[in-house]
Amino acid sequence: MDLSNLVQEFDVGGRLVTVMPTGNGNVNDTYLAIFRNTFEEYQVILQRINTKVFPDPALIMNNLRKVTAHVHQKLEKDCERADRVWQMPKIVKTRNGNDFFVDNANGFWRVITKIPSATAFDESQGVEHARECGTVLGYFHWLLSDISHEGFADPLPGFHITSGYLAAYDRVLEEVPEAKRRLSASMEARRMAAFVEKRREFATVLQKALVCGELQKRMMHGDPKVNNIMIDDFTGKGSAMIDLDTISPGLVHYDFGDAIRSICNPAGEEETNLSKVYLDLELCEAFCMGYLEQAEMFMSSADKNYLYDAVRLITFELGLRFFQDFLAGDIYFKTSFPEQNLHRARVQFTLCESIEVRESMLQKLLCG
Ligand code: GN1
Ligand code: MG
Repeated sequence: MDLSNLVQEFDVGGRLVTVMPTGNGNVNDTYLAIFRNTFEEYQVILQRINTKVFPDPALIMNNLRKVTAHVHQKLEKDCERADRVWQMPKIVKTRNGNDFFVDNANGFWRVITKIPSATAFDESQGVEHARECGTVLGYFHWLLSDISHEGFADPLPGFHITSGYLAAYDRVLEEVPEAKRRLSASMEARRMAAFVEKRREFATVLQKALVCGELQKRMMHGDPKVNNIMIDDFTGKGSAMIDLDTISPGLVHYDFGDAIRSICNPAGEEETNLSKVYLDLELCEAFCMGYLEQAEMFMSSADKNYLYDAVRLITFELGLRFFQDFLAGDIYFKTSFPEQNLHRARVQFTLCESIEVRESMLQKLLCG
């Protein structure tokens, strides 16, 4: 089924003008579709959910329906107090009234509204941008802070359980002969394996804090990297979080760490010159200022004690996920050239080292 027929299964007004790829997601396929009538234009986002990653996409749509209903209501109530117009995408139903459409090849498609006049950048644009990103994530957490996580299914169980990724990494090296070959063929890869070994124990730090009750589960975004934060084209203010498939019960720390590792590395995730990869403390300070201003409303001092660990851990975890996927043969993350996942892993491990070197400065920034 071609894309133009597919998108017309959804209940958008007007006639289809175009449908084209958009965004740089590593997992789902994303398209922008434009419809027009004689006096208006509608722009929507069409996505095919990657069912290798999300085995039960209906569950994502259930979560999304509940979260968007809650957030839209809360945004309405809070709009007088707000210093900007906050937005949250809305699900566009199919002509039959469903939240998604399954094509004849079992492809799982959904359409959501596009956040208008806003841009998602792939790399940090400087301190002002970093601060806005912090404000957006903090506000997003506040929006979700009064929904009980109990009623939500987890679309990706174990998504940020780092020890699970270590186990998967061990399994791949044990069971996939090609993985062993890839590891022994590259000195770089062997160095990275040694990097992983030194951090095995650290990998459980947040899990332990959760089990002993120091940290509590809350609703989280799951993937708040820099290009999932929309910045208004006219005001320069953050206006929305997008890519809502990973919203689930978890620790807001995962989000905090993920956002910092993404926003405060000025070189971005795909840099090949490692000397450009580092954690920029100025960007980090700006992000934290924006975030903590919002998070004061729900964050405890025990929460703050784990923010540094979260930044280090999520950076390590993503490096490990890329590395494991390279060894496994690029099964999970989309790639456009050989060894791209190895490169991506090098970037995250370099960033992780840079975070470790800055521990005392970061602790001061995060805990005061
Ligand atoms: C994936 O699809 P995308 O690009 O939004 C991944 C995140 C990673 C990110 C790294 C479901 O997100 O966890 O941080 O790549 N999402 C999933 O770029 O695995
Ligand atoms: Mg995503």
